[in-house]
Amino acid sequence: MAFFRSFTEGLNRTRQNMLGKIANVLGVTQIDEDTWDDLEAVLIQADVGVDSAGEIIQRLQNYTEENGITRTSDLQKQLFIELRSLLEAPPPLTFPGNPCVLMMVGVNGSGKTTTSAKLAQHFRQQYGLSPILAACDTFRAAAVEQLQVWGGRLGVEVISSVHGADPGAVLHDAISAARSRGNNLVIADTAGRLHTKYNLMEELKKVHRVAGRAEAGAPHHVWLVLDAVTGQNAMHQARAFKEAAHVTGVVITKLDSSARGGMVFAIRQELGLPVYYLGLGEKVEDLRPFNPDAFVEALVKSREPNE
Ligand SMILES: Nc1nc2c(ncn2[C@@H]2O[C@H](COP(=O)(O)OP(=O)(O)OP(=O)(O)O)[C@@H](O)[C@H]2O)c(=O)[nH]1
Ligand SMILES: [Mg+2]
Repeated sequence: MAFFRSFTEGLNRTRQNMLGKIANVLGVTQIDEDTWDDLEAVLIQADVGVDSAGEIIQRLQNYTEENGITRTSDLQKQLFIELRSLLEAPPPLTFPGNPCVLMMVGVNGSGKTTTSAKLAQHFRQQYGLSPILAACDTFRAAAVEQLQVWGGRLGVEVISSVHGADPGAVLHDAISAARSRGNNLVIADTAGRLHTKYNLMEELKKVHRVAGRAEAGAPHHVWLVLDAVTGQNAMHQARAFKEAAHVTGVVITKLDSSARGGMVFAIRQELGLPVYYLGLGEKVEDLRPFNPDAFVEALVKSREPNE
């Protein structure tokens, strides 16, 4: 199935990183103290998170005791069952409001603009929605043009203002425009900002408030875009954005160029935030709804001969 193949290919690096090392640890030997230490280290290196890794080890130890297992080779299947149990499918998406407002936030270069475009296309095709894009990144030179190029390519309208304009005002305009033109979804692409910069995080709160004044309940979704390449730093980013911007969900990008897909486990376990989508490339179609079964299956699937 093309969908599954592309998903599996997109996770090649993560799979090789995790599986290769797990295979080394779980060779054909007796289980001893080193097995647990080594396995925990592999999970932590793959960014599964310290807490999650500890929990998996604990559960595996219980499993081996209860089932009288002594050989490392008998652990692998149970390890993936435990990994799967750490994940949860995101709740079904709803699009309340007139229009529904989805705000994309994250640090510089994480993939907000690209993901905004991918999502516009996805929601139009898969949900029959009529999206417009709000160019709320008025800060970075050429940010508006970048979104306009996507809009032109996809045939999706982009609402924008001049360089340096107030991002809240742009979102306000986009909400009004959507309402008068019959668009039922506004995707707001915001400027990249470091989670440690107080003023920039305050600005995000302001954009949030302005959206709520333009449309009750907006933004209905605030998605944090996390670059998988950043690994554990992503957790610090997520905590800061969650607090400042009331993040409701996560999109993890660049899984195709990262071996650190393990952060998917940590996001769910340590932050309680649902992961909605995964970015697996730079093209508009390189976006996958997050599905825990497919994710773990893609991680454990043995390598194709031609890989
Ligand atoms: N390989 C890969 N590249 C991606 C993915 N998503 C985005 N990119 C690339 O990452 C780079 C940054 O993407 P943008 O969408 O501009 O990121 P941004 O968060 O909007 O960046 P700023 O607006 O500067 O904060 C671009 O070169 C994208 O093509 C992905 O899933 N996989
Ligand atoms: Mg951008």
